[in-house]
Amino acid sequence: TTANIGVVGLAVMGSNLARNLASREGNTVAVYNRTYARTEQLLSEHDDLGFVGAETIDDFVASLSTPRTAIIMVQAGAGTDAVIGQLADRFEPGDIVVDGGNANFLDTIRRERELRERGLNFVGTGISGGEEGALKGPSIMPGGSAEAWETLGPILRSIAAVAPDGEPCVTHVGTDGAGHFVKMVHNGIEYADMQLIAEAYDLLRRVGGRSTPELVEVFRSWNEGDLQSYLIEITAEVLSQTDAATGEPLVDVILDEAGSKGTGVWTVQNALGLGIPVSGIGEAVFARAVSSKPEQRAAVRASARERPSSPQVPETFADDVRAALYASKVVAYAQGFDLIVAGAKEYGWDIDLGAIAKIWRAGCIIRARFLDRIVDAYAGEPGLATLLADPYFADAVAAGQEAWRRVVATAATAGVPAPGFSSALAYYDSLASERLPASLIQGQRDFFGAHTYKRVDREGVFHTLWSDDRREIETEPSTH
Ligand code: NBP
Repeated sequence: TTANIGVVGLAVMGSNLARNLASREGNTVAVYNRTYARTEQLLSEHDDLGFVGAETIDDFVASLSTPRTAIIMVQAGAGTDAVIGQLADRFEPGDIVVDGGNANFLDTIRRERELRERGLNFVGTGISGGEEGALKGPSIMPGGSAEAWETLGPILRSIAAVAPDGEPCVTHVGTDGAGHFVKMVHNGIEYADMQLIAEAYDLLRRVGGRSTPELVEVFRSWNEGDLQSYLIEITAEVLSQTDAATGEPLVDVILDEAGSKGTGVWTVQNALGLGIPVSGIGEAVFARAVSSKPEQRAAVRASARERPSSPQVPETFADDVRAALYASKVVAYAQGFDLIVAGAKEYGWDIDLGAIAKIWRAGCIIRARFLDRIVDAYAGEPGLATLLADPYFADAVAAGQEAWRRVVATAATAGVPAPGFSSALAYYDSLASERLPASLIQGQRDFFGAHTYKRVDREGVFHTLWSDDRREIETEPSTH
């Protein structure tokens, strides 16, 4: 038997993706896993799906029709490199190796170059949506060559999630590491989105005095409006869960130390290198880190003199929090899209921002009604300077601005941390300010390091002779 597509790595993600592929018309799927027992299990549990099971990598490669196309779903890092090596040694020019794991895009750039030198296609692809997405339809973010996309595109389109308008959630993001870069930013935005929702929950609970059952209703109602999203939906689900052992809401017995698998950190590291202020994602990564410092938390809790008492808030506080959440979310997405723009410039990718918003509308963790607005924004103005300048978002943020400020002020007064809300507001106010104190910083830099400055009133680069007679000199002649 010959298979048109193969999957290597049959842990939860790989076996679900293989089942998804095999259930689509026209696909015959070869499957291989290092430990054969996993392959046997998949074959025996799903013998109706017509899998071609391979016990060895040689059998696997022999079962694929050309151009051979294999999707790797193994542990990121060394495991992925090992499998790429095994396939590359057996594949022929024109064949396609696909890595669907959570690779670092810099590894993907390196692997693509190495395989291209051997005449092989390498496609690093982001796959979002967890286990369920892999099985029922993920959002797929492939990089790699246009040649590989010709073969792979129809296969990926057949298994991707379908957006409300019927379009499959996959697009050829760009060459080499573009897909994994965009997946990385997706995960960073996911961190920010989750942090903002968590802050909303905390403020409504600690300042608004809402009980957990009341909060379930709040989030359910928010999920009916412009905040409608998978993350808001599962927030209500998590809050509605009662712990069997104690009878308490489960959320109250879960230890409040948040973990992470590192893609948020990658996003921030790369953003720092590219000079893009993804403060929303950064605050989210830092908030998880702070939560996971129990000794410091205990020490400061013990030594903090007097905790502020919560101010009285009106019944409308929940509406204010909703507005703050929406505006902060716009900021987080604006920053994430800025990072994609900067990455594309740095690494030479041609990325269609509207197409990215489109493929995030279903299948992935950040799927949301909101993304339709981002699609519209880039359709209206592909070269938008920032999402915050799009007329729709500019109006939406302006309309919620007063509420946003009240929430940030109330959080500070009440002593409830809201790093996401407050840093998003600071970012917005920075962009909106006529003058920033960066002028003073330039003056300081010139004072201690002769770093020079520009002037508002004429061209050129200037330095003040601070330790001499404080005369100003022009260090580079003006270009005019
Ligand atoms: P794991 O990340 O747990 O990896 C287990 C798989 O890797 C098994 O098939 C294992 O084979 C194989 N493997 C390892 Br480990 N080292 C290997 C090696 N040197 N050679 C060959 N195979 C090796 O699996 P997963 O949770 O299904 O995730 C797969 C990929 O998908 C990862 O990159 C992950 O980051 C990514 N991803 C996961 C999710 C999610 O929600 N879990 C979502 C999106 C993406 P064995 O059976 O022989 O040990």
